Amino acid sequence: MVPYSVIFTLILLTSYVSVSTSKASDGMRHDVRHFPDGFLFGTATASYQIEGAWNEDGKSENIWDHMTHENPCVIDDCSNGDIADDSYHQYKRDVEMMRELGLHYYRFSLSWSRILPTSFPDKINEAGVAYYNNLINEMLKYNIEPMVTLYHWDLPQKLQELGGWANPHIVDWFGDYARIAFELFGDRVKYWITMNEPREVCYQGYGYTTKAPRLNIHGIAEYMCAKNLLVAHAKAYHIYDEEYRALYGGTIGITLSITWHEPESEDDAQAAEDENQFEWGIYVHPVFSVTGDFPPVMKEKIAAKSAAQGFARSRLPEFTAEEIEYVRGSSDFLGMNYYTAYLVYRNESVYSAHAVPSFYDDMDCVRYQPANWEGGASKWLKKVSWSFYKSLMKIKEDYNNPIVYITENGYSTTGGLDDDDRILYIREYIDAMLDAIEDGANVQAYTAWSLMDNFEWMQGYTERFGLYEVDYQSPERTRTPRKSAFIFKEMVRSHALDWHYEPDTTVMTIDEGH
Ligand code: GBH
Repeated sequence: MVPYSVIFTLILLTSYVSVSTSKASDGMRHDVRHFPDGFLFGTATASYQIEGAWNEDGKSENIWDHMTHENPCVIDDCSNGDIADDSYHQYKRDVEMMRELGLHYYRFSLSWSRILPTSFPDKINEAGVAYYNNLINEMLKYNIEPMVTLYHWDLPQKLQELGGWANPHIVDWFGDYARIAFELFGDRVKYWITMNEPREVCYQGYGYTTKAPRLNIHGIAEYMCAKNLLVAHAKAYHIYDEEYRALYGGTIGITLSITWHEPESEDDAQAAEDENQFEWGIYVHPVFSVTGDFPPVMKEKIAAKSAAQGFARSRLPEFTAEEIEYVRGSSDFLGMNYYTAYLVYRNESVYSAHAVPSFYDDMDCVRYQPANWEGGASKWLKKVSWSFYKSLMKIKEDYNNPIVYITENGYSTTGGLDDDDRILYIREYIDAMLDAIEDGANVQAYTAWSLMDNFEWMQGYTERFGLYEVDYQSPERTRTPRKSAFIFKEMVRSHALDWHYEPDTTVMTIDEGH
């Protein structure tokens, strides 16, 4: 007998061929789907978004402190991360929430300027180190593995004044910082992530003004940033590989923001592929492809445009042969942050729509999200779960099926404990992920963004991504589980996605063994 699940899978697969139908509404989903043995669950946060204590105990200024203090209303609600979730003081409650959820691991990031107030290894801030030791030790007491990101966007301000990621010396600065982190925490931390979302760092922060440091030097700075950041990542990888791996036996990789670009029509297939290459191939290709280096389409297009525009050389910096080898293969896994998708069409006559030079002008594409795509509180965050499947399959096929950890996936609301929209989003995306796993994608972990509400960068506290709601009026930043927290907890506990599970949300408990 052919099991129903096989038939359903076939039906679901065929639905992926069509462009924008969300299969979740087709009523054909499995009721209960089990995760593979050993599959891991966690939640994620980042230092600037949760810690607060921005100038306590010797921490120095980072680019987010600097920007939000100099120019508060670049943030939608003119807020900042000075206190944020106060996790610097509330970390025990954070660990308690991890226990409530029954997490296998928790992904958080280190604040460079908290550990190294001068930015350099000449002075280690013991109080900052103690905070991370306390957090890590508290987690390990309950068998929750730390997954640590070295860099989640909060560069020490001093290094920014020296050019930040546009200065090639940052390869050494980042390497020095990474070595100190491995030295301090490597005996207990087995999962390391060098960088979170280089695209957002470089494109938004250096090319445009939608992240600190808001340089707005488009068509130039984002490419300089991309190259230096990739070499710096590789430096940290090789330091771990050569100096710490044998000792500690951990794993280290990079986290990239992947966004699917779907052709608007058949004629736009090449445009959508170009857009995928520009948006994330720029980071995946150098690290995960067989040949290394930036994607050929970027090298060709940017070199040609640069020449036509009168530049003396391509605005996309070249890697030396040595650097190509250094970066190629420098990741044990691909950390994938996945949220949304766009439709793309080719348009070479929209120069006026894009600054010249710029990243978008360079690729000759336009992307957009159709008005009828449903979404969360964040303008950009449309629920497009079929695109998650497509992205995972493309990573599998184009890059020799690397180990993938989903290091972020999640949904925003404007608040409230009844978050059925978030639950639907998470279930749909996890369903799509399970389809990809069934079809051979090597996905081994899923991380929900976020454990709790936090400072959502330019949107401040106006957009809420938490499984736990945070009350910003209360001094201790009281955390309360949303309905989605109960759903997530059950998914981890049962090791299965159950579309019909309805939780009792009256009381959150810590299960035995956690
Ligand atoms: C992640 O970024 C971050 O890692 C995390 O810190 C953040 O809180 C979370 O997700 C929720 O936002 O780039 O201008 O074209 C998500 C990155 C942000 C990438 C929005 C796509 C689309 C607008 N995404 N972006 S733009």
